[in-house]
Amino acid sequence: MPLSRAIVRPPGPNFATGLTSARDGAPDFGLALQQHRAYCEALVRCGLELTRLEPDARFPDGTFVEDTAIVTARGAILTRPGAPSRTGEIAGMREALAERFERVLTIEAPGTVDGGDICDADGHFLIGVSARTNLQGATQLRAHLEALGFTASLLDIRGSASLLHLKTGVAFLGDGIWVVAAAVDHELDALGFEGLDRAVKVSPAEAYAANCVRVNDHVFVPDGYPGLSAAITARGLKPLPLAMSEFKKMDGGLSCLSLRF
Ligand code: CIR
Repeated sequence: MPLSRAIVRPPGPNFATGLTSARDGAPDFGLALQQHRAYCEALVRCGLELTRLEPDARFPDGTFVEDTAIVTARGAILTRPGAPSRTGEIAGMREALAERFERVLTIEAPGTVDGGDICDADGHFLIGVSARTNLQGATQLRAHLEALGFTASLLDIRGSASLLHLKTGVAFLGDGIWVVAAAVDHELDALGFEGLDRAVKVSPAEAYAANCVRVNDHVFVPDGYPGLSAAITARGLKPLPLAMSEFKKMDGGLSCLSLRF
C-alpha cells in the first residue's frame, strides 16, 4: 500500500543542545531549517500529506519524531524513548496519533523503545536491542506487533558501538531489497532473512548513508554518498538525495525526521 501521510516536526532554535556523539561541530540552525524544509518538500513530492507539529523548546531532539512511535496500517504504538531527556516527547505525539489512529498501544516502564531501532520488512519487524531500546521494551513491542497481526524478531546490537539505533545500519527498501552496513552484517546474516545474500552492502566510508528510506517510488538517500546512490539505481529504484549535514551533526539520519504511513 502506498504511503500517504507523514508526521514531522521542524527543529527548534535550541536544536544544537540535543544529544550527540558526533564530533562535527555544532549544527547551524538556519541551515537545519532549510534542510528540513527540503526534506518535507520531498515527502510532498512523493505524494504524502504532512502533519507538521510545532517545535517544543523543552525537547531539543524533538525533530527526530521517528523515535517516539511505530506507525502501521493496523495501528500505532507510542514508544518510551530510552534517553531520559527525550521521554517527555511522547505527550505531543500521543495527541497527534490519537487524531489519526483508532488504536494506539503504549510501551510501559521499565521498558524503553526508540523507533529508530525498529525496521519494518514487509510486516516482519526487526527490533534492535540497543543502548536506547531495552529488552523489556523490545519484548513489549513484539507482543504489541503480534497483537496487530505482525511478526517480529529481536536483534541485539549492543556490541556494535557505531550504531546508535538498528536503522543506523540497516534499511529495508521493499521488493526484498535490504541495505546493510558492515557494522550489522554479521548479526543480520545470523537471522537468515530471504534476500540478505543480495543486500546492498554499504562501505564503511559511506556508513552514514545506510539510513536511507523508501518513500513510494523514491529512496531518500543522504546527499554525497555516490556509491549507495549507484547501488540503489542498479536495483531499479530511484534515489532522491537530500542534504543532511546539520542533522548528522546531531546523530540523526533520514528516517528519524518523519513517521510515514
Ligand atoms: C538522539 O541522540 O536521540 C538524537 N540526537 C538523534 C536521534 C536519531 N534518531 C534516529 O536515528 N532514529
